[in-house]
Amino acid sequence: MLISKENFNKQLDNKQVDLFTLKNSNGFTAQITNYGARIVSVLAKDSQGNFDDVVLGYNNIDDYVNSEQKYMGATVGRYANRIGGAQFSINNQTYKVASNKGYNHLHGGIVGFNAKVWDANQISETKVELFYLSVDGEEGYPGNLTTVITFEVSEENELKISYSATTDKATAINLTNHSYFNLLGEGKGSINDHIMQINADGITEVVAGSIPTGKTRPVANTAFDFNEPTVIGNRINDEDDQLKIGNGYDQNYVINGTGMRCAAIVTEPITGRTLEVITDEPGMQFYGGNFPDAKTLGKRGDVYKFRSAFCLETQHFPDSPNQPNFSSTILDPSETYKSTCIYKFGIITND
Ligand code: G6D
Repeated sequence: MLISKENFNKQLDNKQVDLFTLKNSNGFTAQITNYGARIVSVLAKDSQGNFDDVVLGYNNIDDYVNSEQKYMGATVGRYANRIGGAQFSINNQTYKVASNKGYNHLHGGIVGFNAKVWDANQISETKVELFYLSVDGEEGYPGNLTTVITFEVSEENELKISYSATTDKATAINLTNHSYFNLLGEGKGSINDHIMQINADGITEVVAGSIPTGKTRPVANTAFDFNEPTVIGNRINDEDDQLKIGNGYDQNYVINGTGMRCAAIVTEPITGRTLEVITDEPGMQFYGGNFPDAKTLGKRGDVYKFRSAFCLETQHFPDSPNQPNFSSTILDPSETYKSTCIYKFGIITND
């Protein structure tokens, strides 16, 4: 299941693409490529001690470059999720960014952080650091933005992603990781029997195009309430305008609490695998993989079908630069952007 570095040995944009393997002492392994600062694979144990790869993706660089699924495992930025009307203003200066999702801006534009070759330095067997300078005006964003991301595996089977960024001019930033998980194993079927728990009493209500209204909609007594562990597919066909807009689950949750705290826990009953998401971000997008059956075959030659993966993208809220009552995503030259997401893998215990 380990993917060979050779499959990623390519020059893109005059930069060397590479694949880095991070492994702890009990075999938990993550592979990271500097193309899009992406998670390529995560080998996690099931309750019988069998490892399997639980993230969708490809076993070579060309498939990542050519796939219609552009965000598999990728770092998304400068601004993850949507910016309504593909523009925002800072200090009375309006910035136009790409309308690459209808009239709106999605995931950093035409050539976002997912499609950039990052500089990289593997620090140890368990840690790699990636760097990218997004120059002033790239994809319409102001400021020379220097971003550093570390991916690190711990002895507790955590994959910790730490983001840091600085700018020389006020700009909008909202970074996330867009891994598509399947705790059965990538390519092994629907995620609708996974059990989801999300620590949130509300979602940011959206209109068509998934642009926030600025209101938080309580999840109580709706298909979005995952405060108690609930099978993902149980209510997915409920009558709900937010489900219709997302063609399933594709909403930003307003995570309860502040600071580093548990945002979600996913359990897969057949394998016994669990995934806990811990973050300091105010929001998390739960995307239930509502994509059409994929054309580009996965790592093991499988067709990645509709709802065969889930994404839990920690983030600030979508369209925050245009939503005065959302917490700010404007980074000033005097500040350092910081964000952390921990994907912690485990197995169901009977305690
Ligand atoms: C769709 O609405 C969803 C996004 O949330 C997701 O990130 C993208 O597909 C890959 O546009």
